[in-house]
Amino acid sequence: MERLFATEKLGGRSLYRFQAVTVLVGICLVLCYRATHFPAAGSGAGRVAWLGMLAAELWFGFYWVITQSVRWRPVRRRTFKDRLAARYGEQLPSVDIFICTADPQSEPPSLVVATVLSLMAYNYPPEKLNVYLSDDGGSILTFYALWEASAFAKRWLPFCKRHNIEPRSPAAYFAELEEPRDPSISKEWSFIKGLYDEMTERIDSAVRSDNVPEEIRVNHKGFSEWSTGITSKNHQPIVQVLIDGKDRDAVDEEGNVLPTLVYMAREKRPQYHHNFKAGAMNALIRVSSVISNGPIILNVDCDMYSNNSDAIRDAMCFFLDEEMGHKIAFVQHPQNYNNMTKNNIYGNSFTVLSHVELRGFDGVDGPLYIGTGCFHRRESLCGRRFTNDYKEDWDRGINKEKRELSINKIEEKAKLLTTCTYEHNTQWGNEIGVKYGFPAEDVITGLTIHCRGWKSVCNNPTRAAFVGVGPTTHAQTMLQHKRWSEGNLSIFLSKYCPFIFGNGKISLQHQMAYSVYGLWAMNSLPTLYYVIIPSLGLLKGIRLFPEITSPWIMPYIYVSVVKNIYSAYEALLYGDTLRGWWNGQRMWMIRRITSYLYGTIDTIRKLLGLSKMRFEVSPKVSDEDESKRYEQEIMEFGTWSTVYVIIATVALLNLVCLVGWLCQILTSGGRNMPLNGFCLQVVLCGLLVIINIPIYEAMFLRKDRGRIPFSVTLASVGVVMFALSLYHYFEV
Ligand SMILES: *[C@@H]1O[C@H](CO)[C@@H](O)[C@H](O)[C@H]1NC(C)=O
Ligand SMILES: CC(=O)N[C@H]1CO[C@H](CO)[C@@H](O)[C@@H]1O
Repeated sequence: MERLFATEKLGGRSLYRFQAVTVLVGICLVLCYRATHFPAAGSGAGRVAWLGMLAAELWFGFYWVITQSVRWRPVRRRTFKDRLAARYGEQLPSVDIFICTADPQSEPPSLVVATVLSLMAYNYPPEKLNVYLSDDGGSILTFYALWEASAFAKRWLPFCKRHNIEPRSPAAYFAELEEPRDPSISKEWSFIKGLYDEMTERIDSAVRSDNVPEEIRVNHKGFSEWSTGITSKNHQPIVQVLIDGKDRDAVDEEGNVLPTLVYMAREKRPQYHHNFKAGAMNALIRVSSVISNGPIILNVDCDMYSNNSDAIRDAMCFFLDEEMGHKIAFVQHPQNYNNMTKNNIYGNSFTVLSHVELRGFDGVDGPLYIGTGCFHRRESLCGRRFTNDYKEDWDRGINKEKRELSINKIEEKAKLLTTCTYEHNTQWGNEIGVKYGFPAEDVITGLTIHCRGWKSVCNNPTRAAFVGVGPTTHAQTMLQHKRWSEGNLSIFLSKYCPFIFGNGKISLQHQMAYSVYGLWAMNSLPTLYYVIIPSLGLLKGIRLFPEITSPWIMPYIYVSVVKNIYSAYEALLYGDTLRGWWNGQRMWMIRRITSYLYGTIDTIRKLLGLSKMRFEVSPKVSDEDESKRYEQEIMEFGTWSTVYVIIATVALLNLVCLVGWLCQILTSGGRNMPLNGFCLQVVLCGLLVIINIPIYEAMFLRKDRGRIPFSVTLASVGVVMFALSLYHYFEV
């Protein structure tokens, strides 16, 4: 039988592997040099510094080997929706779509609603689609917005299908175009746009006034849940079915059935821990099991709209494939952002991550689960182990026509599944559903699913399936990476460490692939060492690299040149600019010496039972000035933060070292510091100065409000002076 999807190996692998082997030889030679050229007696500081270099290079070499796991065997998947249609027609499994939102202030309900509408408008039989919104804010504003959406959907869905438009998020669609591509529909287009704008305005004004108009509150029974003055942290369970697929009037203006639409806010009481998003996901799994019970669950973040209305059919090509489908637990899509600037000043576009690393991960038994844009098999998410004879019952979804209970009864039943105490003494959050107790609940859930024998695949269609809003400020970026690196490291250091927990359950390569992210944070200390110590060595004539006349210099040059050329090539291949790559390198260094450093320290403190450190980069409310700077690709600082002090100090220190070295050369004519011994150190220090140019600008030249505040500059000058005077008294 013809396959429903094809797997292609990415080309050029033999060249890549050859290159990797030569780099590995280079790394071994570097380590060999380090181990055999330990400085002879004399300088104590020099020997300590040498040992540190050895440790750092050992780490970088080890981490490089780990990262080969996601580059060795990348694959690309292609689906055949025509074959799916020929084989199954519209007889497709039902799908439950979960969207989680938590706070109407930071996640505006009008945007959430645009996402919901885009997901309702999939090109998929509507009676097989069920959309669930979990609102951890328990906010009447979000409920009101969803209620508005349920009415607007009756116009929007037929409009989408009639004209086959993309993307189907009204916000994204109307923002993209001034007028319709097909002028003959312009009247209808303006009408729908008018309706949409009015709806958005009603929702936004309700949010602004923090109040839902009285005449609407009395119109629908659902609003009565809020009649007793509940708060986001203390309220009863709420489940409201806004569109019921069985209902006679749950049809759009053309008489077609609408997807089921459900609002859920699980019970919250101050004395019970709610387990954040993982808790919400598990409540959604249970609530949906009594309303629709679709065998496939799609999970998206509330700001990630569907950009490709065929995405569900794509996913079904994997699950329904006769040969491999029964092994697949989930289909992960990469994250795409729609508001990245051309040169990607904060390195957030993840081109390499989604085009190279996820595909490489896919080549070794399947990518990790990243918490959004992921289709799950309900059974594997609920703890089933893979067995070869397992056969999915694709018709297990609840047939709404044959349902016996009234919708009110079902709502009551569902509410009981979302109480604070429901999970007590059960396996929820452990063996069943999304796992609790880890900041990266998605990654660990995916890992346990893989360890139960399942595979996963990565689908990266030409037209992105899901598109969201990426961080647009430095502070947001730093915070996001702190969270990610810390979350992954705490898994690595727990009993779920891929090398221990995965041992015997998943392949060694798969364990390594998980560790690429698990060990992100640990890169911080070696990097910090490498950007400080060799430069300081310049000042005192401590030589840390081979002399230029020594053959040992070759592996150093080879490894660094080849690695960087290859990483630039990877970035350019998938659409980054050269500038974008360079910016990415800067952010890579900055993230390692700040976000990852804090991530490492916090994880270790947590293991020791100490409290967390404050990672204070307050993301300011974006203002117009700031957005303008983002569009002009100027880095944003603006507030006091120790994180910025670290960045400024490292930049300044390297500048001082380079200048200090130059002065010595000029005054002594290079007598006590022969150039040929310090060539690599000077190049390293010089590169660090060049890559930090935007930091110097932000410290000394810029006048706008996004510059590095004077207090930060002052503090970093203080730290550098203190460090240098200490250093001066060192016996070298
Ligand atoms: C979303 O889809 C459109 C086509 O409708 C495509 O041009 C665009 O590149 C996609 N967006 C992203 C961020 O990939
Ligand atoms: C450059 C750019 O497109 N920025 C946009 C990113 O997304 C936010 C939220 O949608 C917009 O406000 C920005 O203008």
